[in-house]
Amino acid sequence: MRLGRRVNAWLEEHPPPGPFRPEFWRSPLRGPWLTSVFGLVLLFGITAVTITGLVSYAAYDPRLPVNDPTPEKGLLGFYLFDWPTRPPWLYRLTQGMHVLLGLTLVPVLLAKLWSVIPKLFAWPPARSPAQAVERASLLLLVGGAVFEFVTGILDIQLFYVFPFSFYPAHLYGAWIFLAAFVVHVAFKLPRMIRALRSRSIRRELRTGLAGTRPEPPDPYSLVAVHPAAPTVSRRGLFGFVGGASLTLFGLSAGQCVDGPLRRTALLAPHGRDYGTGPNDFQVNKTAAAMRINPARTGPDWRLQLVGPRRVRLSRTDLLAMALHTYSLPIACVEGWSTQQTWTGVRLADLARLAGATPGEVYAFVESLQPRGAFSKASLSAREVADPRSLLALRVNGADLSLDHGFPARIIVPNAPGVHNTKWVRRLSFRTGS
Ligand SMILES: Nc1nc2c(c(=O)[nH]1)N[C@H]1C(S)=C(S)[C@@H](COP(=O)(O)O)O[C@H]1N2
Ligand SMILES: [Mo]
Repeated sequence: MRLGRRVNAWLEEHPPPGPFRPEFWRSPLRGPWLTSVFGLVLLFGITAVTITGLVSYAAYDPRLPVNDPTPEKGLLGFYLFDWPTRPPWLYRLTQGMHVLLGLTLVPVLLAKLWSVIPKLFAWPPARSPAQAVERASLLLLVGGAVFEFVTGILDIQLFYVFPFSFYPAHLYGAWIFLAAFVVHVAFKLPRMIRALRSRSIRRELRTGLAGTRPEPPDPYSLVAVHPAAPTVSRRGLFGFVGGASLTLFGLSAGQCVDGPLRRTALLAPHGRDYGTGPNDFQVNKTAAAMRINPARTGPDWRLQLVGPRRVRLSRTDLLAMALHTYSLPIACVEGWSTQQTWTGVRLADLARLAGATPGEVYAFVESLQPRGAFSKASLSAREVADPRSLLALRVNGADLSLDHGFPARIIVPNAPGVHNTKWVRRLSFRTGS
């Protein structure tokens, strides 16, 4: 113990140069109040992103086969529930929020990290074992936050550069981050509230550069010991961060709505138009990219139904069955969504045709796509039984285009887009899960 204290005393007297010395940090804006303002925004914002993220995991129906590739997921699914099929727009809303809010919070997260960066270089590295543990937990907090934001953004940009699979990594990362976040909030909340009370945000928003003064010296060493003269007011900083957030929001939000506003989503990789006429709406993966052989989608295509009975149906057979039309959204896990009018055969009718009882069976869906994460999916018993769940053959009054899943695709109300399998080849109705 005593040796440790002497080592620390020696370390304290011999800080490495540069950022390890408190005089290095000179911004007059840093301080507990400023950090707490960003912290407050993140407290609410990140909580909403986390909840919608966990909701998205439930929407995947990860307990059914193939829907969840996460190894050793056991405990993380403790809260899973049977995802509803109504209201049909719920997933569109929660997942749009997850992605949009995540993007909007990026500048706030960066500002918050900037405001506390002197702490990263705190010297000596740890005054006590307790402080060593606290600093290690911050590694999980900051590392976790950066990891979740970076993997999320790379994924929605369809830029899969990381050497691991997005889905389990983002899920595990979320739980590690969440644990560190809860501990962090529990420890810092009283300090944050105290700091927020130390200044009025209204007054700060009325204060220009000339009136900008550093916060009083603090025990947490956020306030600069030798502050430089301000070059921007706190109001200016909030304007910059808020403006950046609004810009990200404004250039992305359009991907969640239909109509002319969609063209304003300049940052969305799916913002472009695809297809023509009634099929002119977003294509997530084209038939060519997914190596769909057009020859296999021609007149020889047959839908295979597997249940107590096996049935093979041509597209003409399907078109001769009872057809139903519903206006339902596609809500992609990557945040974009669009509502279209689909016509097709009820999955429940197909289950009956295969000798199964809707409500008692889930469906295992396979596509013509040779391989890949989206080539198969499972739909829950509730989804199969919902009268609006379709094997769609037409959209907006026209035949499906090849890119939208011709000859037939799944459309299920309130399901994540990825479960709306295109180019369906076989539907197996099975009991259990
Ligand atoms: N076979 C197959 N089905 C698929 C996909 C795919 O890559 N292959 N993409 C899924 C995803 S992620 C979404 S969001 C929707 C998008 O449908 P769209 O391309 O018709 O807009 O299709 C789903 N169905
Ligand atoms: Mo998707």
